[in-house]
Parts: sequence; structure tokens; C-alpha cells
Amino acid sequence: LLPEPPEARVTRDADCLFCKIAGGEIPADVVRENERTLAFRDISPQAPTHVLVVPRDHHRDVASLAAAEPDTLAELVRTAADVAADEGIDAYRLVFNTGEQAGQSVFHVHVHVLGGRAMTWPPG
Ligand code: DGP
Repeated sequence: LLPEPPEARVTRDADCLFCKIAGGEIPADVVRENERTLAFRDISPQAPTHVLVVPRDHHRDVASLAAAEPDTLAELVRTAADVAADEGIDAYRLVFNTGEQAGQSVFHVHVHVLGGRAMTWPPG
């Protein structure tokens, strides 16, 4: 038997926008990728650097990812730091919106990497 292609090992949701981006069906401005994660620029940037880092596997939010694949969650954060370094910024904000009321609109876990301008606190 031939080994499975990598995509066959990925958990996908056919209706999920970020699964489609991770699968290459919808184009995105990809800045980093590896076997488990993908980083691409947000379509509606809120800062000079605004990149989303997602796992290739489908999980609805960060708590689900933490429970199912803690190593992948750690890799999302490492990738976010690598993106910031690539962009030449040493101050940045990582945001995991969780739930509609907190501003989550795409239910495939993603960390926002925001930087390149001064940030205010508290967030709105
Ligand atoms: P959130 O609201 O936290 O779930 O963040 C979802 C982000 O995804 C939001 O900032 C806009 C971005 N987004 C939505 N659709 C697309 C898309 O088709 N391509 C890209 N690159 N980003 C998208």
C-alpha cells in the first residue's frame, strides 16, 4: 500500500472557509506554512501587520485545539512569533477571539498577529 498523502491525515470541514484556504481551494496571501500550520494576511487588516495563523486541522476554537492537539497550539504561537520576526516587529498582540460575542466570525481556530502600530488597552 502507498502511504497516505498528507492531506488525508488532516481533519477538514467541507463548509469551512479556513479549511478551504488551508487546502488551497481559496487563495490567500500566505506568509509561512508547514505541515501543521498556515499563516496568511487578514483580508481586512486592522494594523500594518495583521496575519492569521491557523492549524490545517479543523477545530472550532482555541480551547478545542488545546484539548485535542496541544502541540499544534504551541506551534501556532511559535509561528506567530516567527511571523512577527519576519515582519521586523518586536511588539505585537496575539488575539484568539472565542465565541460570537467576543468577535469570532470564522469558527476555525486562528490567532490574529497584530503589530506595526501602538496598541490601546482595553480592546473594544
Ligand atoms: P474573527 O472575527 O476573530 O473570527 O477573525 C476572522 C478574520 O478572518 C477577520 O479578521 C477577517 C478574516 N477573513 C475573513 N474572510 C477572509 C478571507 O477570505 N481571507 C482572508 N485572508 N481573511 C479573511
